[in-house]
Amino acid sequence: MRPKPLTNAERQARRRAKRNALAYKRCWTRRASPGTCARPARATLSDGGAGVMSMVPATGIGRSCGTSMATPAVTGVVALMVEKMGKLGFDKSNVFPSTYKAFLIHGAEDLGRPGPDFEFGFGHVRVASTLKLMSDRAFHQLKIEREGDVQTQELPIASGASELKVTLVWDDRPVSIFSNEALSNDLDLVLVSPSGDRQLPFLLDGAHGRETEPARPGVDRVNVVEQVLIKQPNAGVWRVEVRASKIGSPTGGQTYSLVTSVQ
Ligand SMILES: [Ca+2]
Ligand SMILES: [Ca+2]
Repeated sequence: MRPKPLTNAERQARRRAKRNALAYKRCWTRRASPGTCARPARATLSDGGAGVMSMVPATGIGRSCGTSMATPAVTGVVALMVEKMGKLGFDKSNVFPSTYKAFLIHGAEDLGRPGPDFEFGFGHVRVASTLKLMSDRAFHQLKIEREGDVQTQELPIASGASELKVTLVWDDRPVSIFSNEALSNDLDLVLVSPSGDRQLPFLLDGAHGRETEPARPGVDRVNVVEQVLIKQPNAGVWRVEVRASKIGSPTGGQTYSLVTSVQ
């Protein structure tokens, strides 16, 4: 039986849907956070060509721009990441939340001052580079059992590499509301060069008046994300060390995720 011919209204609706799909493909692959998108260049929110589409109050689905819209944008990216994990053959139920977070941070495009900063965080989420890291299977999910334990991974680096980056993330338990400490479990990331130099992660100074200082290497006691970035790393075998500097009560160890990349 021949399909029923489309009405003019249906044809127009299909053209609009196709145009929107193409616009959103460009949006997702180039920029996902903060919650806006200005592509195509002449598109505006009023003509429906810009912004992030999401569930919204009253009308159900709509588009908007603003920092709040980073939430649905990044949520959409994570949905793609979950789908990607399945396509790569991983059991999605065994992927730690910290793994998705580590991929997002590691794949982000740095903005502003080098490394994390108080204006841009770790930068723009980038879908393409994040999914590429996943395709490269450039991650580990591990567990460290006892305070004081150190786990190491070896990372061979060929000569001519321009950048080595390692990101550590863990899903910490909430601390007691009476605690004056930021973390229940504190892990520390260190990269050890082939000659034995120890490279510490980015550390920001949140003291009043020092918020705009660039991140410097240091020991982090307040965050569940640590990242080491080495420009022009020496060739040879680098060592990635993760130390459990604190495993609070109740004990039981701490799972964590590591994402690594070499360019
Ligand atoms: Ca930055
Ligand atoms: Ca730490």
